[in-house]
Amino acid sequence: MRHFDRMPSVVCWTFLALIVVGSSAQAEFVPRTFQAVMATSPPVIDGTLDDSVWTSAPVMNEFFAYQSGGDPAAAATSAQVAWDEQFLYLAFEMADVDIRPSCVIANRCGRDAQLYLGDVIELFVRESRDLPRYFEFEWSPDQNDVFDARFDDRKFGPPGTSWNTDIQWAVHVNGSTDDATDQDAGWIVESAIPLSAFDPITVGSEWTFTVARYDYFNAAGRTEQLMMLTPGDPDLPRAGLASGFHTYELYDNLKFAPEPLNFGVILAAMVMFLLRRSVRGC
Ligand SMILES: [Ca+2]
Ligand SMILES: [Ca+2]
Ligand SMILES: [Ca+2]
Repeated sequence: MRHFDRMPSVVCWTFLALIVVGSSAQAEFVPRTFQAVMATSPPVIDGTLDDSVWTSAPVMNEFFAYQSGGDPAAAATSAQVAWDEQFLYLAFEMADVDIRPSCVIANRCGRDAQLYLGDVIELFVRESRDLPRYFEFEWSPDQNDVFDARFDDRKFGPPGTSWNTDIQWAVHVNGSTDDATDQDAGWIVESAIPLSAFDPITVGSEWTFTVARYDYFNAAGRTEQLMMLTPGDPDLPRAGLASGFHTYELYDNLKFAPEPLNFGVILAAMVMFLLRRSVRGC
């Protein structure tokens, strides 16, 4: 009898233990899905974002302070991605009160230099969550600098920076890159990366990716701030971003979408259809 008398408390404690175990387990990561729209006409890679594709491509502008788990980034940043049969197109806009390229402040200049020692915008793409390899691209406010690399594992496995693609890019600076005393507004990057660099993609294909940024400035107490499209998990040390920008397990999805619907064309077609019907009816 005494055994059965204790049953409710045993069940109760077991139930409580399950709750504790369940609440302490890491929440399963659920990636978000962002879209790369198909460009009906390719943008001109000139650092000016007045091309038609940039009016239809979704804007990703919610960036987070690095390893914060979700605190908003200190400087405004936006990213857009588009594609066609030939290229992956990128547009980035960075608000920046003090534009400082690595070539100016760290003497790191040119192809595959350590551009992160100055202001930089970075794109990481991984073609599949099942493939170990991934790609890193960096652009600086200095038009002469670009970084492209392919890592066949996260320990920076070769080919690394020796991997080059025929990347096109253009930078527009709204401010000065060599004067820390004035007030700058920001900088823009427009780029095209040949899709021949990657495994073939079609409408509906998905990659994983993130966008990250270093922003150097002269404010007292700090000289740089890092930010990322990936918020990370606030309940984990370093927000779960233990491998920094290279923590590809927490990258979001990038879905290759078809051309956006052109409502002007649809409306014109409907008007023509109705006109023809009315003419036939006369
Ligand atoms: Ca353009
Ligand atoms: Ca390279
Ligand atoms: Ca800066």
